Amino acid sequence: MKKFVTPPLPYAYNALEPYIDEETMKIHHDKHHLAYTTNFNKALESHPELFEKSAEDILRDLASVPDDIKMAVKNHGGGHVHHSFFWEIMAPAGQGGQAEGELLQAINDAFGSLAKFKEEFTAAAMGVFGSGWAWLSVVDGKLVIEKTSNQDSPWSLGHQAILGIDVWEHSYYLKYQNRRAEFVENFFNVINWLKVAQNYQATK
Ligand code: MN3
Repeated sequence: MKKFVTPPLPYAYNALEPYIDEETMKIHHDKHHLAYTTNFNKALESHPELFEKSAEDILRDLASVPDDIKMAVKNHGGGHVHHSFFWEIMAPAGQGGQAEGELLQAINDAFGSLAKFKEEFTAAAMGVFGSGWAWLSVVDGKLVIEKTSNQDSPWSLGHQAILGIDVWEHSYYLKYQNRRAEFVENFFNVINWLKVAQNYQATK
C-alpha cells in the first residue's frame, strides 16, 4: 500500500542560517513534520482507498473524507502538506531570487508595492493567535493574504497558496523564543521567490 512520506529538505539543515537555525530545522523537519506524516498515514489506514489520491487532493475535498478520520486528516494531512510546501518556498539567503516579472506585477496590483505586501503579510503572521499560518494565496485569480489556525488549510478552502509562513512556536522558539516579529522579519531573507513565482504560474 502506498504511504505518504516526509520529503527530504531541499537543502542542508544549516542552509538557512543565520535566519533559521540548524537545530530548529532538524526538529521541525525530522520530528514535527515526520509526526504529521506518520499520523496522517495512520488515519488513512482504515480508509485505504484515500491513498489513491494526492495529499493535496484529500485536503481539497475534506468534505468527502469519512467522519471518523476527518479531524485527524485535517490536522495531520494539513501538517504534512503545509510543511512539504513550506520547505520548498524557502532557500538559502541570496539563492531564492527576487519577486519580479508577473509575480511582482500581481503583488503591486494587489497590495500597492512589495514593501506594502511585506507589511501586510507581517501583520497577518503577527495576528495569528496561537498556532497557525499566514499565506499568500490566489483566490479567484487575485492575490490575497490570509491566516489559518492550527493546520486548517487554504487547500480546503479552494485557495491556491503560493507562499506561507509557519508561526507555530516550534517554528522559531529555540532561536527567537517569544520574539515572533523577529522571526517573521528574518523569514523574508530566506524566501525562495523563484519557487513562489512557479507556484503563481501554476495557478493560471
Ligand atoms: Mn511546523
